Amino acid sequence: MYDTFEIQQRREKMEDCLFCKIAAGEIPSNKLYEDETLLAFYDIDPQAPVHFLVIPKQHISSAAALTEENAALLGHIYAVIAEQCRKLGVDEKGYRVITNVGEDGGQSVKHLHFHVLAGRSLAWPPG
Ligand code: IU
Repeated sequence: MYDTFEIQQRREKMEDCLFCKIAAGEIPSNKLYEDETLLAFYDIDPQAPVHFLVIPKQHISSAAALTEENAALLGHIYAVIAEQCRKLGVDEKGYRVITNVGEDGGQSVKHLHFHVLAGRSLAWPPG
């Protein structure tokens, strides 16, 4: 017997997921925006003058675990990012949205999160 994808996701959530705890308010964060489905908070180790993370409250391990069922959630995440960037006044000069996936992608926290970086000219390609 092997776990279904859904059981595997729930099992991961039951383990120590830092971002699940932040999403639930069990660990404090410097919040920028919150609603029923997602949370945006400032990164503790900012890599640009503006650096915040957007996470779904639902545990999804990474972008590699997304399915068509998450389409509305993803649309909402990008709409919130655009709105927050407008509010922070970084929309005109631009910003970068990144999600790291897996070891080679540089993902250290195994809960889907979108980095939003702004406030300086960002180099390309990234390291
Ligand atoms: P990564 O793409 O998985 O490497 O990004 C994880 C980010 O989460 C990274 O930029 C950390 O600085 C950030 N972070 C945080 O904001 N708060 C925390 O308590 C921890 C990590 I642990």
